[in-house]
Amino acid sequence: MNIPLTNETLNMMLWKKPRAGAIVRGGSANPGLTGHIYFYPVREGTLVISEVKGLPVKSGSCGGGFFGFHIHEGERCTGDASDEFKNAGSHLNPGGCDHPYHMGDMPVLLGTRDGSSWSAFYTDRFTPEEVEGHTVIIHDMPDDFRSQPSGGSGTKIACGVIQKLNAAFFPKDETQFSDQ
Ligand SMILES: [Cu+2]
Ligand SMILES: [Zn+2]
Repeated sequence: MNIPLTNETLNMMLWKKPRAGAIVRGGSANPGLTGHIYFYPVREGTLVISEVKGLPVKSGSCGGGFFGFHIHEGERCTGDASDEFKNAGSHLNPGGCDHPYHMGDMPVLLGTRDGSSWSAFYTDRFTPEEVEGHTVIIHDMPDDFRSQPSGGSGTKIACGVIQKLNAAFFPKDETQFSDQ
């Protein structure tokens, strides 16, 4: 039987637990930025669900922006004065591809006018297991999906390490994440 992907992903969100997850936290410029990213195994790939708040917003009536969103190859959300999340490294790219064909390239986040964002998408570029231990990064600018090597998406403003979640995990239960 061929179950539509919509049914599969809805079923996964309602009844199954994510295999892996990351808590992202903003850097010094965005201390209120926090989010949860969930990775569910679906078919040959992953359902990625992202819930973020505290994104930077433009003042006035034209608020809400797009934010570059990638999995980076590094395993730590640390850095130096030039780049707070420098050790997250480059986009995860075991295949040696150009941007935007990296394993870690993902759709941009769409921010609301109050600086939150929710999204869900399916990708077959990676399984949850393949991204465990790596980092998920949010940038201050949208990815242009052209510029090399990383889409011109600007500064890294938030970072989280992707961790395998145990069977007791349920979305919003932060106790299943170790402190980063
Ligand atoms: Cu990035
Ligand atoms: Zn890339």
